Amino acid sequence: MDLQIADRLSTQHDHHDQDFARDVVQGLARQPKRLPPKYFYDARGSDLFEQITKLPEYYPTRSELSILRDRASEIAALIPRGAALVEFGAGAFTKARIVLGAANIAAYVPVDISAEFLNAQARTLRCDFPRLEVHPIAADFTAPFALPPPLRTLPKVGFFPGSTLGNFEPDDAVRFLRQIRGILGEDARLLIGIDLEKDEQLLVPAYDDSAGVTARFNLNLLARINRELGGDFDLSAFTHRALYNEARHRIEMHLVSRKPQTVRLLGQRFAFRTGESIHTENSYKFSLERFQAIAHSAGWRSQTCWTDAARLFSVHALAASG
Ligand code: AVJ
Repeated sequence: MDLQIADRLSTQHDHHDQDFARDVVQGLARQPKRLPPKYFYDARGSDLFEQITKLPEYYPTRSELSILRDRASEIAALIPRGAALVEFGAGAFTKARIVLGAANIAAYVPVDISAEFLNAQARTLRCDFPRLEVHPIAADFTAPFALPPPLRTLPKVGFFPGSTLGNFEPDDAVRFLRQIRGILGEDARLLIGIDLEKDEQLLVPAYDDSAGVTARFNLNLLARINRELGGDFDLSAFTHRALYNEARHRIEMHLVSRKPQTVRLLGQRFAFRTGESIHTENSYKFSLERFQAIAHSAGWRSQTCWTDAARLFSVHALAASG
Protein backbone atom coordinates (compact mmCIF):
# COMPACT_ATOMS: atom_id res chain seq x y z
CA MET A 1 0.00 0.00 0.00
CA ASP A 2 1.03 3.57 -0.77
CA LEU A 3 2.71 4.96 2.38
CA GLN A 4 0.73 8.18 2.38
CA ILE A 5 -2.52 6.27 2.15
CA ALA A 6 -1.44 3.93 4.94
CA ASP A 7 -0.57 6.97 7.02
CA ARG A 8 -3.88 8.64 6.34
CA LEU A 9 -5.79 5.46 7.19
CA SER A 10 -3.98 4.98 10.46
CA THR A 11 -4.51 8.65 11.35
CA GLN A 12 -8.21 8.26 10.65
CA HIS A 13 -8.26 5.11 12.75
CA ASP A 14 -6.51 6.84 15.68
CA HIS A 15 -8.93 9.71 15.29
CA HIS A 16 -11.89 7.32 15.66
CA ASP A 17 -10.23 5.68 18.68
CA GLN A 18 -9.81 9.09 20.29
CA ASP A 19 -13.45 10.00 19.68
CA PHE A 20 -14.52 6.68 21.19
CA ALA A 21 -12.26 7.14 24.25
CA ARG A 22 -13.47 10.71 24.79
CA ASP A 23 -17.18 9.85 24.38
CA VAL A 24 -16.93 6.86 26.75
CA VAL A 25 -15.08 8.77 29.49
CA GLN A 26 -17.45 11.76 29.21
CA GLY A 27 -20.54 9.55 29.11
CA LEU A 28 -19.57 7.52 32.19
CA ALA A 29 -18.72 10.70 34.10
CA ARG A 30 -22.25 12.03 33.53
CA GLN A 31 -25.10 11.58 35.96
CA PRO A 32 -27.06 9.54 34.91
CA LYS A 33 -24.36 7.64 33.01
CA ARG A 34 -24.82 7.18 29.27
CA LEU A 35 -23.03 5.86 26.18
CA PRO A 36 -23.80 6.79 22.52
CA PRO A 37 -25.55 4.03 20.53
CA LYS A 38 -23.38 4.61 17.44
CA TYR A 39 -20.62 2.62 19.18
CA PHE A 40 -22.73 -0.58 19.16
CA TYR A 41 -21.62 -1.28 15.59
CA ASP A 42 -18.13 -2.78 15.66
CA ALA A 43 -17.78 -6.06 13.67
CA ARG A 44 -19.31 -8.13 16.50
CA GLY A 45 -22.08 -5.58 17.13
CA SER A 46 -22.98 -5.35 13.42
CA ASP A 47 -23.22 -9.12 13.32
CA LEU A 48 -25.47 -9.15 16.41
CA PHE A 49 -27.65 -6.42 14.86
CA GLU A 50 -28.06 -8.58 11.73
CA GLN A 51 -29.26 -11.37 14.05
CA ILE A 52 -31.68 -8.96 15.75
CA THR A 53 -33.30 -8.10 12.40
CA LYS A 54 -34.22 -11.78 11.99
CA LEU A 55 -35.70 -12.31 15.48
CA PRO A 56 -39.42 -13.17 15.67
CA GLU A 57 -39.97 -10.31 18.16
CA TYR A 58 -38.12 -7.67 16.10
CA TYR A 59 -40.89 -6.54 13.73
CA PRO A 60 -39.32 -3.36 12.18
CA THR A 61 -37.06 -4.91 9.50
CA ARG A 62 -39.61 -7.47 8.36
CA SER A 63 -42.43 -4.88 8.27
CA GLU A 64 -40.38 -2.32 6.34
CA LEU A 65 -39.20 -4.91 3.80
CA SER A 66 -42.81 -5.96 3.20
CA ILE A 67 -43.85 -2.31 2.62
CA LEU A 68 -40.95 -1.75 0.18
CA ARG A 69 -41.76 -4.96 -1.73
CA ASP A 70 -45.55 -4.52 -1.80
CA ARG A 71 -45.29 -0.84 -2.80
CA ALA A 72 -42.23 -1.04 -5.05
CA SER A 73 -44.07 0.10 -8.18
CA GLU A 74 -45.80 3.00 -6.38
CA ILE A 75 -42.45 4.03 -4.91
CA ALA A 76 -40.78 3.75 -8.33
CA ALA A 77 -43.47 6.02 -9.83
CA LEU A 78 -42.48 8.80 -7.39
CA ILE A 79 -38.78 8.62 -8.32
CA PRO A 80 -37.75 10.87 -11.24
CA ARG A 81 -36.12 9.01 -14.17
CA GLY A 82 -32.33 8.85 -14.03
CA ALA A 83 -32.17 9.93 -10.39
CA ALA A 84 -29.29 9.52 -7.94
CA LEU A 85 -30.31 7.51 -4.86
CA VAL A 86 -28.33 8.61 -1.77
CA GLU A 87 -28.58 6.24 1.20
CA PHE A 88 -27.68 7.40 4.72
CA GLY A 89 -26.16 4.44 6.62
CA ALA A 90 -26.36 1.88 3.85
CA GLY A 91 -25.31 -1.34 5.62
CA ALA A 92 -25.82 -4.39 3.38
CA PHE A 93 -27.94 -2.52 0.72
CA THR A 94 -30.78 -5.06 1.24
CA LYS A 95 -33.52 -2.42 1.23
CA ALA A 96 -31.88 -0.30 -1.50
CA ARG A 97 -31.81 -3.31 -3.82
CA ILE A 98 -35.63 -3.41 -3.75
CA VAL A 99 -35.81 0.26 -4.83
CA LEU A 100 -32.99 -0.14 -7.38
CA GLY A 101 -34.76 -3.13 -8.89
CA ALA A 102 -38.05 -1.26 -9.31
CA ALA A 103 -37.13 2.33 -10.25
CA ASN A 104 -35.14 3.92 -13.06
CA ILE A 105 -32.07 5.01 -11.08
CA ALA A 106 -28.81 6.15 -12.73
CA ALA A 107 -26.55 6.33 -9.70
CA TYR A 108 -26.46 4.93 -6.17
CA VAL A 109 -24.50 6.70 -3.41
CA PRO A 110 -24.35 4.52 -0.29
CA VAL A 111 -22.89 6.40 2.70
CA ASP A 112 -21.61 4.24 5.54
CA ILE A 113 -18.93 4.46 8.22
CA SER A 114 -17.52 0.97 7.64
CA ALA A 115 -15.30 1.44 4.53
CA GLU A 116 -14.24 -2.17 4.03
CA PHE A 117 -17.75 -3.61 4.22
CA LEU A 118 -19.09 -0.74 2.08
CA ASN A 119 -16.60 -1.29 -0.75
CA ALA A 120 -17.19 -5.05 -0.77
CA GLN A 121 -20.97 -4.48 -0.99
CA ALA A 122 -20.41 -1.95 -3.81
CA ARG A 123 -18.42 -4.48 -5.86
CA THR A 124 -21.20 -7.09 -5.66
CA LEU A 125 -23.85 -4.51 -6.48
CA ARG A 126 -21.96 -3.41 -9.64
CA CYS A 127 -22.07 -7.04 -10.86
CA ASP A 128 -25.81 -7.29 -10.23
CA PHE A 129 -26.64 -3.83 -11.71
CA PRO A 130 -24.02 -3.33 -14.47
CA ARG A 131 -25.59 -0.10 -15.83
CA LEU A 132 -25.83 1.53 -12.37
CA GLU A 133 -23.13 4.01 -11.32
CA VAL A 134 -22.15 3.12 -7.75
CA HIS A 135 -20.34 5.85 -5.75
CA PRO A 136 -19.78 4.64 -2.18
CA ILE A 137 -18.84 7.30 0.39
CA ALA A 138 -17.11 5.97 3.52
CA ALA A 139 -18.14 8.51 6.12
CA ASP A 140 -20.21 9.09 9.23
CA PHE A 141 -23.54 9.88 7.56
CA THR A 142 -24.49 12.30 10.37
CA ALA A 143 -21.67 14.66 9.32
CA PRO A 144 -22.30 16.92 6.28
CA PHE A 145 -20.69 15.65 3.04
CA ALA A 146 -20.66 16.74 -0.61
CA LEU A 147 -22.07 14.67 -3.47
CA PRO A 148 -19.59 13.59 -6.18
CA PRO A 149 -19.57 16.38 -8.86
CA PRO A 150 -20.80 14.20 -11.80
CA LEU A 151 -24.00 13.45 -9.86
CA ARG A 152 -24.86 17.03 -8.93
CA THR A 153 -27.01 17.59 -12.02
CA LEU A 154 -29.13 14.44 -11.53
CA PRO A 155 -32.46 14.52 -9.68
CA LYS A 156 -31.74 13.49 -6.08
CA VAL A 157 -33.61 11.00 -3.92
CA GLY A 158 -32.49 10.40 -0.33
CA PHE A 159 -33.06 7.01 1.29
CA PHE A 160 -33.04 6.66 5.08
CA PRO A 161 -34.73 3.37 6.03
CA GLY A 162 -34.78 1.36 9.28
CA SER A 163 -36.20 4.11 11.51
CA THR A 164 -32.62 5.09 12.29
CA LEU A 165 -34.02 8.61 12.75
CA GLY A 166 -35.45 7.19 16.00
CA ASN A 167 -31.95 7.20 17.50
CA PHE A 168 -31.83 11.02 17.31
CA GLU A 169 -33.16 13.30 20.04
CA PRO A 170 -36.19 15.24 18.68
CA ASP A 171 -34.23 18.49 18.04
CA ASP A 172 -31.39 16.56 16.39
CA ALA A 173 -33.89 14.71 14.18
CA VAL A 174 -35.14 18.06 12.81
CA ARG A 175 -31.57 19.31 12.33
CA PHE A 176 -30.57 16.11 10.54
CA LEU A 177 -33.57 16.17 8.17
CA ARG A 178 -32.75 19.81 7.35
CA GLN A 179 -29.11 18.82 6.74
CA ILE A 180 -30.20 16.06 4.32
CA ARG A 181 -32.26 18.65 2.45
CA GLY A 182 -29.14 20.85 2.25
CA ILE A 183 -27.01 18.00 0.88
CA LEU A 184 -29.61 16.90 -1.70
CA GLY A 185 -30.70 20.40 -2.73
CA GLU A 186 -33.86 21.90 -4.28
CA ASP A 187 -36.44 19.50 -5.74
CA ALA A 188 -35.02 16.57 -3.78
CA ARG A 189 -37.15 13.67 -2.58
CA LEU A 190 -36.66 11.60 0.55
CA LEU A 191 -37.81 8.05 1.21
CA ILE A 192 -37.67 7.39 4.94
CA GLY A 193 -38.68 4.47 7.19
CA ILE A 194 -40.28 5.39 10.52
CA ASP A 195 -41.32 3.02 13.31
CA LEU A 196 -44.80 3.58 14.73
CA GLU A 197 -46.00 3.82 18.31
CA LYS A 198 -47.80 0.69 19.42
CA ASP A 199 -48.74 -1.41 22.38
CA GLU A 200 -46.00 -1.81 24.97
CA GLN A 201 -46.60 -5.60 24.86
CA LEU A 202 -45.33 -5.64 21.25
CA LEU A 203 -42.73 -2.91 21.64
CA VAL A 204 -40.72 -4.09 24.64
CA PRO A 205 -40.08 -7.71 23.48
CA ALA A 206 -38.65 -6.31 20.21
CA TYR A 207 -35.87 -4.86 22.40
CA ASP A 208 -35.75 -7.68 24.97
CA ASP A 209 -36.05 -10.89 22.95
CA SER A 210 -36.38 -14.32 24.50
CA ALA A 211 -33.18 -15.61 22.84
CA GLY A 212 -31.18 -12.84 24.54
CA VAL A 213 -29.65 -11.48 21.32
CA THR A 214 -30.48 -7.85 22.14
CA ALA A 215 -28.97 -8.34 25.61
CA ARG A 216 -25.74 -9.55 23.98
CA PHE A 217 -25.87 -6.62 21.54
CA ASN A 218 -26.21 -4.15 24.43
CA LEU A 219 -23.51 -5.85 26.57
CA ASN A 220 -21.13 -5.96 23.58
CA LEU A 221 -20.68 -2.22 24.11
CA LEU A 222 -18.94 -3.00 27.42
CA ALA A 223 -16.93 -5.80 25.76
CA ARG A 224 -15.85 -3.31 23.07
CA ILE A 225 -14.74 -0.82 25.75
CA ASN A 226 -12.72 -3.61 27.40
CA ARG A 227 -11.16 -4.63 24.05
CA GLU A 228 -10.42 -1.22 22.60
CA LEU A 229 -9.93 0.99 25.65
CA GLY A 230 -8.50 -1.51 28.13
CA GLY A 231 -11.53 -1.37 30.42
CA ASP A 232 -12.20 -3.97 33.10
CA PHE A 233 -16.01 -4.22 32.91
CA ASP A 234 -17.27 -7.53 34.32
CA LEU A 235 -20.06 -8.30 31.83
CA SER A 236 -21.76 -10.70 34.25
CA ALA A 237 -22.20 -7.83 36.72
CA PHE A 238 -24.54 -5.89 34.37
CA THR A 239 -28.01 -6.75 33.06
CA HIS A 240 -29.75 -5.63 29.90
CA ARG A 241 -32.96 -3.67 30.44
CA ALA A 242 -35.43 -2.37 27.84
CA LEU A 243 -38.40 -0.18 28.79
CA TYR A 244 -40.98 1.94 27.03
CA ASN A 245 -40.98 5.57 28.15
CA GLU A 246 -44.52 6.40 27.06
CA ALA A 247 -44.38 10.11 27.92
CA ARG A 248 -41.39 10.54 25.61
CA HIS A 249 -42.54 8.01 22.99
CA ARG A 250 -39.31 6.05 23.16
CA ILE A 251 -37.83 2.66 23.93
CA GLU A 252 -34.87 3.04 26.26
CA MET A 253 -32.10 0.49 26.61
CA HIS A 254 -30.01 0.39 29.76
CA LEU A 255 -27.22 -1.69 31.27
CA VAL A 256 -27.95 -2.02 34.99
CA SER A 257 -25.29 -2.73 37.61
CA ARG A 258 -26.11 -5.83 39.67
CA LYS A 259 -23.94 -4.75 42.62
CA PRO A 260 -21.82 -1.89 43.97
CA GLN A 261 -18.67 -1.91 41.86
CA THR A 262 -15.88 0.23 40.43
CA VAL A 263 -14.78 -0.01 36.80
CA ARG A 264 -11.36 1.13 35.63
CA LEU A 265 -10.46 2.34 32.18
CA LEU A 266 -7.94 4.78 30.69
CA GLY A 267 -6.57 5.54 34.17
CA GLN A 268 -9.96 6.58 35.54
CA ARG A 269 -12.37 4.94 38.00
CA PHE A 270 -16.16 4.88 37.63
CA ALA A 271 -18.26 3.83 40.64
CA PHE A 272 -21.64 2.12 40.28
CA ARG A 273 -24.37 1.64 42.88
CA THR A 274 -26.57 -1.48 42.83
CA GLY A 275 -29.30 -0.80 40.23
CA GLU A 276 -27.45 2.17 38.73
CA SER A 277 -27.77 2.19 34.96
CA ILE A 278 -25.88 3.23 31.86
CA HIS A 279 -28.42 4.56 29.35
CA THR A 280 -27.20 3.17 26.02
CA GLU A 281 -29.96 3.90 23.50
CA ASN A 282 -33.21 5.69 22.77
CA SER A 283 -35.38 4.45 19.93
CA TYR A 284 -38.14 7.01 19.34
CA LYS A 285 -41.51 5.87 18.02
CA PHE A 286 -43.87 8.14 16.05
CA SER A 287 -47.43 8.59 14.94
CA LEU A 288 -47.77 9.35 11.21
CA GLU A 289 -48.86 12.90 12.09
CA ARG A 290 -46.06 13.53 14.60
CA PHE A 291 -43.43 12.41 12.08
CA GLN A 292 -44.97 14.54 9.31
CA ALA A 293 -44.93 17.60 11.59
CA ILE A 294 -41.22 17.03 12.24
CA ALA A 295 -40.55 16.63 8.51
CA HIS A 296 -42.49 19.84 7.72
CA SER A 297 -40.51 21.84 10.26
CA ALA A 298 -37.31 20.58 8.56
CA GLY A 299 -38.30 21.79 5.06
CA TRP A 300 -39.98 18.65 3.69
CA ARG A 301 -43.60 18.13 2.67
CA SER A 302 -45.24 14.76 2.80
CA GLN A 303 -46.19 13.29 -0.60
CA THR A 304 -47.43 9.85 0.43
CA CYS A 305 -46.93 7.35 3.19
CA TRP A 306 -47.47 3.62 3.39
CA THR A 307 -47.82 1.22 6.31
CA ASP A 308 -47.86 -2.57 6.54
CA ALA A 309 -51.23 -4.28 7.11
CA ALA A 310 -50.68 -4.45 10.89
CA ARG A 311 -49.67 -0.72 10.95
CA LEU A 312 -46.46 -1.52 12.80
CA PHE A 313 -44.14 0.50 10.54
CA SER A 314 -44.31 3.30 7.96
CA VAL A 315 -42.43 4.46 4.88
CA HIS A 316 -42.81 8.13 3.88
CA ALA A 317 -42.18 9.81 0.55
CA LEU A 318 -41.23 13.47 1.16
CA ALA A 319 -40.46 16.30 -1.24
CA ALA A 320 -38.31 19.35 -0.48
CA SER A 321 -40.59 22.33 0.12
CA GLY A 322 -39.79 25.79 -1.20
C1 AVJ B 1 -30.96 0.64 14.09
C2 AVJ B 1 -31.66 2.32 15.60
C3 AVJ B 1 -33.23 1.36 14.08
O1 AVJ B 1 -33.80 1.29 17.33
O2 AVJ B 1 -34.67 -0.50 16.50
C4 AVJ B 1 -32.35 -2.64 17.63
C5 AVJ B 1 -31.34 -0.38 16.88
N1 AVJ B 1 -31.34 -1.48 19.12
N2 AVJ B 1 -32.40 -3.31 18.80
C6 AVJ B 1 -33.73 0.27 16.63
C7 AVJ B 1 -31.68 -1.47 17.84
C8 AVJ B 1 -31.78 -2.60 19.69
C9 AVJ B 1 -32.42 -0.04 15.90
N3 AVJ B 1 -32.05 1.06 14.95
